[in-house]
Amino acid sequence: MFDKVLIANRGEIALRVHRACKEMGIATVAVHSTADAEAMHVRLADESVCIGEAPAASSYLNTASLLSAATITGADAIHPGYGLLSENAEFAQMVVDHGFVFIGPSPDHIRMMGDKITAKEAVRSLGVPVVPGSDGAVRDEARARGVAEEIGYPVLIKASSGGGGRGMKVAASADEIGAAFSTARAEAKSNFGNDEVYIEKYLARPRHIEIQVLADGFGNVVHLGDRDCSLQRRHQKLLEEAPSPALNAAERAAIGQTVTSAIGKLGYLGAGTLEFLYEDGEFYFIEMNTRVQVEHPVTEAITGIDIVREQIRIAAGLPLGYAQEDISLSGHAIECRINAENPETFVPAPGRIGLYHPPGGLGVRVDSAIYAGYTVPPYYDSLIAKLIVHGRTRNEALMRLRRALGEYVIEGVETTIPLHVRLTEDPNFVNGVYDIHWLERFVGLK
Ligand code: MV4
Repeated sequence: MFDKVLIANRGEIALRVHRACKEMGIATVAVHSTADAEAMHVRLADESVCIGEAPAASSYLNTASLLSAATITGADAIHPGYGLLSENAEFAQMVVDHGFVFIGPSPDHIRMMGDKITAKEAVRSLGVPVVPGSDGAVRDEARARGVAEEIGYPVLIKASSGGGGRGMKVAASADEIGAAFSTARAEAKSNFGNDEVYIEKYLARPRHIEIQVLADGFGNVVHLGDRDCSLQRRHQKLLEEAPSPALNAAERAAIGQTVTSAIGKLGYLGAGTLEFLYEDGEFYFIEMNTRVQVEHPVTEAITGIDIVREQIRIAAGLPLGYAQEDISLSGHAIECRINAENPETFVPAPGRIGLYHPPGGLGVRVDSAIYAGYTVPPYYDSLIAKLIVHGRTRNEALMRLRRALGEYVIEGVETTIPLHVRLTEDPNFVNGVYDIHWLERFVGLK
């Protein structure tokens, strides 16, 4: 096992990785920008290194500084968290080339899944259902038109380097395909420096359901069930739950088996998530994430498995401690992302936290790196806390969520807590009746 891990991240996820390390007897190295000198992830770590100025490009994305910090502190491995460099294949390769272990999959698997066309082709060839479409890049308008006629309108043109909703264009009919195709290509070129696009049938009202997997270096692969991440606004998730209220046990078991079989054949290593659109009882793969995700705690709540601990064990060359039959899904969990933002306009609201009192009690978990007197800096993501509740049933989790939100005191900055309170009172949310477009209508109403 590693003696020392450098955590190449900040905020609540840096703290989350630190906690897993401490429980495994591993020393931690925090890195921070000049704006984060007083941050909790720095205070709790065994050692810390300042790696640059406040903008992430000068610090948390500065690969030379990160590798120097790992060298001078004698770290064995680097955990990238989520966001930042977590899905950067070149960084993963640099980490390995400098003699450190990258706590994540191989650079080749990161690269494969980073390109949405190769990702889709890889899992499709291994039996995972995908959205009907072009099966590869579409290089000219005539071909785009041909594919669209074949699969039927509406269609969606996506950038192969895209993901997270950037660089997508819908064409509702043949009249729109020419403009959609050229706009999608131009936006892909300017956003990602790559104008490669592909085409899919546009699904009008799907849910967004993802499957968490863990794979070790001995051919063992397990899935940890599903999460429903449909409640998003402009591709930013607000609330996630596990299991999805839309699936029955048979559907869950079937998709889980399909996914574990494919991941095993790929030789993938570590934690990963396969994202699906789910509509009319069918799953359609769209993308794979090769990192630990923001919403991983809902899966931890219903499985009892520490996903970050497993990432570290797998990277250290240890086998998974359990097989699929050892894993059972127990109860229901919901996570609210609490952002320092105006709850109606979503304008970021950095500033100094005054009084701070997080909720507690049975079935309540708060993952956060803020504290009374802490100043939320304006340079980074506005996520300041995650409230995760677990109950024996979805209703118990919902009652507990309302109770916990009512206890949460964060003074000094605006937060999205009032929006979460309103959400937990809405009959559609309470009944689990929502799709990927529902939340935008809900917040638009007011
Ligand atoms: C789609 C889709 C409908 N049909 N693909 C948006 C993010 C990107 N990762 C994939 N996305 C979508 N792909 C087909 N064929 C609708 C979306 C989509 C979406 C997906 C998941 C969660 C929220 C979303 C919001 C708008 C659009």
